[in-house]
Parts: sequence; structure tokens; C-alpha cells
Amino acid sequence: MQSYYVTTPIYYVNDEPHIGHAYTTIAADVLARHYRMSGGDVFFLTGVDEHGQKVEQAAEARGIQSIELADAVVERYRSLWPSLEISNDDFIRTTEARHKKAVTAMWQRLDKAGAIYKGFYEDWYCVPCETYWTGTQLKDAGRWEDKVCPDCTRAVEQVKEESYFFRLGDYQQKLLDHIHAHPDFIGPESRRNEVLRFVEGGLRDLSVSRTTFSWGIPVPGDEKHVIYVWIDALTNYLTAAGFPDDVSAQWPADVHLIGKDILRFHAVYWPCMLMAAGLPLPKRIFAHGWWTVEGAKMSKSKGNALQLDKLLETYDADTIRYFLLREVPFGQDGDFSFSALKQRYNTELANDMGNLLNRSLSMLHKYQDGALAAIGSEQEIDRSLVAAVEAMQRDVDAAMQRQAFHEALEKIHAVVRHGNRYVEENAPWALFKQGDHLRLATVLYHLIESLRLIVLQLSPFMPKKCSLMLAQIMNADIRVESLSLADSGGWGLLSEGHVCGKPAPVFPRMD
Ligand code: ME8
Repeated sequence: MQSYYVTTPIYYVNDEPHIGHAYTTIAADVLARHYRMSGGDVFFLTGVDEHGQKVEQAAEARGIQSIELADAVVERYRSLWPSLEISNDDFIRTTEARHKKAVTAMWQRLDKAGAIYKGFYEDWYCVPCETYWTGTQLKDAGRWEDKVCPDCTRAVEQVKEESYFFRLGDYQQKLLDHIHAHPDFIGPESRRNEVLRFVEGGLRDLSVSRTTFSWGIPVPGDEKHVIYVWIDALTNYLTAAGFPDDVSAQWPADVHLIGKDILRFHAVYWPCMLMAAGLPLPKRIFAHGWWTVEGAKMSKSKGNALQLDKLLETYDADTIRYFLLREVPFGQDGDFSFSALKQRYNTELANDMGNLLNRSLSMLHKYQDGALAAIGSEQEIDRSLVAAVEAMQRDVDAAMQRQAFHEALEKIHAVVRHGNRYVEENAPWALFKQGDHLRLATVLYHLIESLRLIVLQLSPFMPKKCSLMLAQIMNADIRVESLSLADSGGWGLLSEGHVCGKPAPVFPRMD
């Protein structure tokens, strides 16, 4: 069994989970489900990032301990993920003992490799972004006068303090070589180019400890320093793989899914740290785009955070999952709007998918008492449907390898449309009238078998809906999670005499 390790970012606990966090996590879940079904030994990790000044300040503002704030928000994530059908294998908290052990070991490894030195830090710091800026960077961005962060435009603070540094600059050429030698290391292409430009511009050593707050993991042997949040956070991917013990069973990760906001940390700092520590680099980092909601940027002050809970009161998890991955090519920015969701659902799910399932099962019950009958020889029109189904299986797998979810769904939907055309063109009602039972049985068989295989490919995206559809097709209570493509993915597995369940609406129209 081939191992497949997929991760999401670990989310900050100073904010409530919203649709942006759900997006990355759903995408990772779809990959995990797809590769499990394909026979992979999948390890799917998500979790939370609990340390840092932001959390310390947020807790202080509420008059509670940092860990109390963390405990409360962690629960929100833990309870949210099952309601979105997230099937993570591990959930990491950076306050756990296993993580402290891993981060301490990581630091010691970097130190031993001579990649860390002590110096003085004098710069500008954006607390919300947890990013340091040089005066030059502020000037270049036209932010010097305002002293605000070039990214988020909030006020930056000047800092001068003793700090440990990581020799990031030493890894510039090695990183460039790696990116050039591994064209798939960073996706999509536009982000890869962005990283190349950034690294070519020069890498300056990175301040990797702070003395101005205490909510974090102390530097081994110099406990007044706290390890920089990004070393702490990024190491989570190793912690869950068992670091500092032997990690070869899981590591390196097959793909780190992230938003474009944290590309530099993952595609520059993280690989350089791993090179310094003598550890293999992740195989791929994919940075997706940014969601706005009804045209507006999501923010705490607008209370958009609530929308995910509200959304789940109105729409089921599968519809949200489908919409997010179908609406926008993975990698590009998108806007979440209720009208777009409704339209996508009504057109593709209620009309096309729901209709194909419903009419196929209805005809099978009307003309053959719900049972598949012996079929005649295949005509060109039948072979073309089978070919489309088989091409879909290959195309979906290829799309998953590139995290092109929208493409996978487009390929599936194309076969759904093909199926509906096949119904029109073969007109089973006319075959029935003419008494051509052999041809009728052939057409119905091809429809039901296509549906079964469509549902299998769609199941990582819509696990609940697909279980419902499969239950009708198989006339048995089958959870899609129990299926493997090796056992169920071939054409022609349904046999003569198989009785399907009665059709029941899976995608009622939205008004
Ligand atoms: O950055 N659109 O945590 P975070 C799309 N703790 N994706 C979005 C989004 C939006 N509007 N808003 C958030 C951190 N995301 C660090 C990560 S990893 C070692 C440490 C998603 O809570 C997206 O995946 O700010 C983004 O990268 C992530 O949430 C940021 O989460």
C-alpha cells in the first residue's frame, strides 16, 4: 500500500473557524478520501496553532489564560470538522507534549548543524501577521510614513531585542536548485514563479526567537527566549509523523495544502529549515486562492465567522463541499455568494445528477420491476458511454494528483450529462412500447452501471449524498467509505438479477 500524507495549515486559535478554513480542510479531505478509496495508506492531518503573541494578547484582552482561550477555540474546530464530514486521521495541538518534544528536537538539530546564531534584532513587526519587516520593505511598499504592514495595512511595532537567527541566507541557492529540479514542488505555476522571484531577490537570515512574550516553546538552554511561532507551527507536520523518532513511515508529506497567504512560510522558510536539519522536503506545496463572501473580505469585525454555523443550518455539508470545490478553479480567488451556490446546486445536482439517478431507477422499476435483466450485444452508443465512464476514472485521478478539484468535478459532471443524453437518445419508453426488451435491458444496465461508477468518483466530494445514492443503486446500506476502487471500480460488476432500490430524491430543488 502506498502511503499518502496530506496536511492543512494548523489554524490560529485567536479566531473563529470560517469558510476559508473549511475550504482548505475540505480540499484535504477530498484528497484523503480519494486516495483511501484508491487503496492508499492515507494519513490526513489538521489541527491548531496555539502559541504566539496574538493568542497571548487575545487572551489578555479577555482576562483569561492563553491556554483557556486555546481550549475554547479548539473545541469549535473539533466539533465543526465532523459536521463537514472531515475524516482527518490526527488532530494536532501545538500545546501538546509530543509537539514540544518535536520542536525542541528540531531546534537542537538546527543548532547542531550550525544554522542558528545569536544576535540583535532591530525591525518592524506586524503582530496580526506575525511577520517582521525591514525599514526598506516598508519604504518599498510605500508604508514607511504610516508605519503600517505592507500586507494587512495595520500598524507595525518597532522591535530591538536579542534574538537567535536562522541562517536562511545560506540556503538560497539550494532552494532555487530544488525548485528547478522539482517542477511540481510548488503549485500552482503562478505561485511557483512568485516564490522563485522572491528567493532570487535574496534571503536574509530569519529571526527565530523572541523575548517579548512567553506564550510558546522555550529555546532549549536559553529559556528567556521563546521559539519563533513559525518554526513551532511548521514543525507540526513532523510532530504528527512521529518526529524526533523515525518518521520515514509518513514523512515526507505528499502535499501541504495552504492558502496563498502563507506561501512564503511553507515554500521558503520550511524547506530551508528542513534542509538545514537534514530532513527530506515535502513533495508538494499547493497554495489555493482567497475567498470573499458576497464580494466582501471576511473579517472578525463583520462577524463572518458565524456564517459557517449558519450555513450548515441551511445547507448540508455535501452541498457546501461541492460548491466550494466546483465554483472556483483550485488556486484562484473566489467569491462565495448564495445565489451562485443555489444556481450551481439546482443546475448540476438537482437537475442533472438527481434527474439521471431518479429517471434511471424509476424506469428500471416501471419496466423491469427494479431488476437488471440479461443484456444484448453492445452498440456504438453503449460503448461510447462505457468509454466516457472509464475516461472519467482516469481523468479524476490525474486531476487529484494536481489538486485540480474543479477539473475532477467537471469530468464527473460531463459523464452525468452524457448519461442524460444517452437516456434521450435511446428513449427507453419507446423501446418498452415496441416490446424490445433486450435492448431496453441493455440501456437500463448501462445507465445503472454508469451511475454506480459516477457515484464512486463523486463520493470523496459528497460522502453523505453518495452513500444515499449508492444505497438506492445497491439496495443496501453501504457507506462509501467502505468501498475501494480495486474491488468496485470496474465496469460490469452489477449482475443480472440485481434489484435496485426505489428512487428517493437526493437533491431536492432549492427555491
Ligand atoms: O496562518 N480564503 O493560521 P490561520 C481562503 N497558523 N482560505 C482561507 C481564508 C480565505 N478567506 N481565510 C483563511 C495561520 N483561510 C497559521 C498557519 S501552518 C504551519 C500555520 C485558510 O488561522 C487558508 O488555508 O490564519 C489559510 O492559509 C489559512 O486558513 C490561515 O489560517
